[in-house]
Amino acid sequence: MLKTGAEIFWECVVREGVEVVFGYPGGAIMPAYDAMLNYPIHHVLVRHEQGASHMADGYARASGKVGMAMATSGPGATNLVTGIATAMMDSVPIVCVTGQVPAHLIGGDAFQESDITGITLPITKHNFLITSADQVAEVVSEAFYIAQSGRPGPVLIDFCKNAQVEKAEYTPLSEPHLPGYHPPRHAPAADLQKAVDLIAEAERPVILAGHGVLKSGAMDELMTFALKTQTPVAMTLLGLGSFPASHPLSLGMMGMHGEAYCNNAIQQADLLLAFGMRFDDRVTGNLRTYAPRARKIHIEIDPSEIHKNVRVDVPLVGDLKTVLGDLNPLVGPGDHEEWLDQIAEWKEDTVQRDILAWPDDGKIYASHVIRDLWKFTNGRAVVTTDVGQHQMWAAQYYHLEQPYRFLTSGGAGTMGFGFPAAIGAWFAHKDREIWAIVGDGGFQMTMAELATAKLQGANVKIVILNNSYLGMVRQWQEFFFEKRYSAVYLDNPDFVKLAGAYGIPARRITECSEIQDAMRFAQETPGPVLLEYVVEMEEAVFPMVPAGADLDAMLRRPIRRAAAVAGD
Ligand SMILES: Cc1ncc(C[n+]2csc(CCOP(=O)(O)OP(=O)(O)O)c2C)c(N)n1
Repeated sequence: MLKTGAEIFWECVVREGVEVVFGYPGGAIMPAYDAMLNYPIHHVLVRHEQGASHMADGYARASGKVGMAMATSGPGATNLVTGIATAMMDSVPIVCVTGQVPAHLIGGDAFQESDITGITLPITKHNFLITSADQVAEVVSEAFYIAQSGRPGPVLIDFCKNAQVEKAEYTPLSEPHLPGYHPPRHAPAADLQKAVDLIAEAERPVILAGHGVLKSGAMDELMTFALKTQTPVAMTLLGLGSFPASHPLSLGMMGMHGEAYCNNAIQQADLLLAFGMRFDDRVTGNLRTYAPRARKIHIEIDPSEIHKNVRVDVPLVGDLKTVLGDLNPLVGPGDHEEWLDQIAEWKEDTVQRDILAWPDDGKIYASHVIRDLWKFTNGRAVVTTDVGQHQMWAAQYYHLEQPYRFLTSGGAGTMGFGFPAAIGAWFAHKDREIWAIVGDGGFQMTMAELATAKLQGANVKIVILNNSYLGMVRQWQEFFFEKRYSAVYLDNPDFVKLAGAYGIPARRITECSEIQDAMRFAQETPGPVLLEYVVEMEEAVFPMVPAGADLDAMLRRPIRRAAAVAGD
């Protein structure tokens, strides 16, 4: 059947199961936008293309499906770049489609021409340039397959205007044919046996659970392994939710802002079991002194991650769910009582330093607000964050019992991610509570999407933790630059009035007694609601491993007692 390239494109996209596309039109993508009207696609008109890529990302993280963003050529395409880089660093499957000038004009500096395939080459899993209509069906099917298979990631399709308009024969394709691309599933049996031997010998094992657990859906297999071998589970920032926070074997988050008992356990371990994680520098600290006594088993789908940062004893390259499924029947039951007792002792010290043990001094601390939100939502909401101090407090105090509930930019650390990602997550789960926890700095980077949230009726609750600073940078200046504050003070707009201009109900909270009342107001009010918490300006995130320092050289959270409060 003869169809235009734009029609073939939407035929294929609908066949991939896409229902919602986040985007912004312009000249080079107009034929595709025109054809879209004839297909069952809900298009979300954003206010800046960065918002579209973050919404597609939030949708993908929350749903496990591929998120889709669309923009025009030139500035439209380059505005997507931060969101693409964010998705790449965190292995999130999104497909971004950009209009491109007609094929015969490429290379001639045509109006709104930019070499977006060149620009995004290092920040996409793969990208395509469509120059004629007969390429469309194959490209779309390959793009979706590549985005979600193996180690997921963003794929970009640059779609020349002539290819959208021209006609070509369309026959639906089944599986894409990609001869050089075979994501591994099972690890070799001989390697599994080596791992089994190391596990049997270990006295102080620790599991390092990363984003790969969630990506591969290996939560049950992780639980089976941990219980059978009695191995405690430390999680990366993106691994949070892969193992229930309240489980006795949970060590919470590892790394720069991980709890001391977790980092101590890693440093004292004799075996590390890295499951779908990549030994990021925020996790390891100084590599020369990282887990010096531990042998290491690394289960990972991407072979390029093996030995990249940390040399391991047994690499198992394959899909984590599959490999753990193979491994679990082979490992013997473990008994590490002494080791678990030792960790419990370290944990006791942390409990004393926890904010739950702080006396009430009438001040609003950002960490208190997050703890209260956790209590208020029974830990069951989908929480997105921006980047900075509030992100780390959210990771520490919004204890997750379930997977796919914590959406945050870990690898790229992209300010401006949290709010649009929450809108994307709402499209994935309209039945769930969605809370965006953002800093006053990061929120201002993508707050134009207030219009999108309002017009779409997105039931997203925004919590701005307003400390009038670029808090995390301020903290580093306090600790490492002798408190010489440079370009971190924020003279903020009136966020409540701002929300009002968009027709969004809002409240400013300045008293502790109002913290939860405001949350109730937000919960009971349909659609987007903005809560601005005016919090202590100079609170610091503890513990903290200074960048590049030894993992156990932590700056600890001070113990706060009632008597000490007066001088606090
Ligand atoms: C796009 C972008 N620009 C700059 C940074 C560097 N950076 C990391 S945290 C931070 C401060 C964030 O401030 P705010 O959003 O107010 O959150 P807070 O740390 O106060 O919770 C900055 C500037 C970044 N991560 N992303």
